[in-house]
Amino acid sequence: MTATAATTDDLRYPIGKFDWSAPVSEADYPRLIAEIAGAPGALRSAIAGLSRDQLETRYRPGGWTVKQVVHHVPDSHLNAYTRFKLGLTEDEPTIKPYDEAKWAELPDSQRVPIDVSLDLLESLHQRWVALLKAMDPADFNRAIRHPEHNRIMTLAQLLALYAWHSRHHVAHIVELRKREGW
Ligand code: NI
Repeated sequence: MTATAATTDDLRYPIGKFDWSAPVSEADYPRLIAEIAGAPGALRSAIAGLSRDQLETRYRPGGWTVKQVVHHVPDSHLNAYTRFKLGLTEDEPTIKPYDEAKWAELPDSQRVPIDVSLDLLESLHQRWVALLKAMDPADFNRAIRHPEHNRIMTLAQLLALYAWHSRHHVAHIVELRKREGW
């Protein structure tokens, strides 16, 4: 093993893990919203020109295939959008976690062409971004409760989390293509 060999964490977290301790301020909102707005296009560009076999390649040993990564992003962001809407309309609602690994194994993630998920993501982000842009700064201080560890998360933190999440999965595909020379 050389000093430059990629570790599992490098492959799994190509842009690093999300930093929950990093403060998110009002000045960050426009950039973070722009990242979410750009995510469907970034994901579409990341998979452009890949063959069927390449789409079935795991982005890391033991990880998801490129196809599963693409289907996972709308799985996750449908939940994210719902969490924002719950947070905006209820007082610190407890949100429902989901088993992302099991969702990625369900038949739709195996059988549906990825274009369907890319279109879904595009439509979803149009509504989500419209909602985010209409939010007052005070709305971003509203919070949801995650039942795991009974953790309170502000909508500002969720905004930062899902901007990171978008870049995180695009990087899985971009880094795989770099390593494979695709
Ligand atoms: Ni994810």
